[in-house]
Amino acid sequence: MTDRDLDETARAILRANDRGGYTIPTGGLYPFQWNWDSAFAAWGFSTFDPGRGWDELDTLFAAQWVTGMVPHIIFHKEDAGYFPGADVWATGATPPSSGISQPPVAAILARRMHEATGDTERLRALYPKLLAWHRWWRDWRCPNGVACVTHPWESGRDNCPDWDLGMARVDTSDVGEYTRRDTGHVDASMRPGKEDYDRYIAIVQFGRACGWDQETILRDGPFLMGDPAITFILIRANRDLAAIARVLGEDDSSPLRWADDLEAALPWLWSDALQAYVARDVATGSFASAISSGAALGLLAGVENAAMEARLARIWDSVRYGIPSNDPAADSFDPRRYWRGPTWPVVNALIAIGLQSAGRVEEERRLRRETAELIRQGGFFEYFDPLDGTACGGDNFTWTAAIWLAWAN
Ligand code: 2M8
Repeated sequence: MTDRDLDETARAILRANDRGGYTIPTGGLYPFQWNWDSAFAAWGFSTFDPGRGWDELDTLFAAQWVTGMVPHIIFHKEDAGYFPGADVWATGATPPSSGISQPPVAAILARRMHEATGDTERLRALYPKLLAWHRWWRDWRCPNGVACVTHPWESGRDNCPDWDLGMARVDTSDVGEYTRRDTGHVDASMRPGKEDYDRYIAIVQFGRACGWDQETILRDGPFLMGDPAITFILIRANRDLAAIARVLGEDDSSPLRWADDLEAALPWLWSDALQAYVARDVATGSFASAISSGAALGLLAGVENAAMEARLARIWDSVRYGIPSNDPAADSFDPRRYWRGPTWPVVNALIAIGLQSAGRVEEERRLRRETAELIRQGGFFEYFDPLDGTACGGDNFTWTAAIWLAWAN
């Protein structure tokens, strides 16, 4: 297949996963609208159908809560093929949605879409919603300065080693019986384990029991960890939102201040032992024991740190393809198990945005070449083994197709 054939296939995947104003990540495994998947889908659509790209973001933000939170899943239509569905979350939201958020990449990608396509009016309509979402992160997810997550699913990097410590403290004795659906769609050895799922569900049950009251969740919830990835994403997203505000002639200095405050709080995530920014448990102060791709997203935020750069260079050089989601030198590294080792084209694309901004042309080219090679060899899969390039997870995946169109090709 030539690259032009792959362009065609990628566009066909986006169209096939389109459910009318929103896309699903892939048929079967993920039958609803996911937050950051949609932002990437919008970026992909913008390369050949800009109006449809903006529509994707509009549909996502139409599900925004009055609090400003943009949920991580929007259950537009019922589908028994995924667990946990809207009935388990029981948030009472319209449209039905989950009760947690996901990495706030929308402003970063909306800015790029606008630069490529114009359409200032579409951006203007989105701006107050982006601002409200970023304010929500500031008010409800930065209890000690950095961005924290109340559920591993909120991080988007579900079972990565960052969350092991916090997850170990989640009590699962009252979870009860439930049936997973994910392992009926893809190889169970590539998915999180049963113990992980019990804990995921226990955290959801806590949110549901307190009516998704954020004060209660932050104060008494079973899981709260500082997330380097979301902190870095939010620094960049706030700076991009400030740039959007300038384009629109809006006068609000809040996003720049929020970005500076996040950056000032970064030392809290610095592990002397690992010489990197890593996840940290708010309750115990313990640091995660491995360097994940969360650390590499420091490049997206433009954070400079020589010690960390040395670690990242070693990690990247120890694999053949892309930035791995976990350090291959760590005991927890597993090259095909979801966020515990594989490389993810979407994360590579975010890192590349940072490399581009910093003028690091050679590294950006290398990351793009390695990511493109994975897709050329393996197709539009969800993620890949960083050692031998084996394609993993779901096929015909929206965000991999989008990344191909918007960046990797
Ligand atoms: C994965 O997460 C969902 C839960 O949100 C799952 O495993 O069921 C993650 O890779 C997440 O980052 C992604 O947004 C979602 C849909 O692609 O799948």
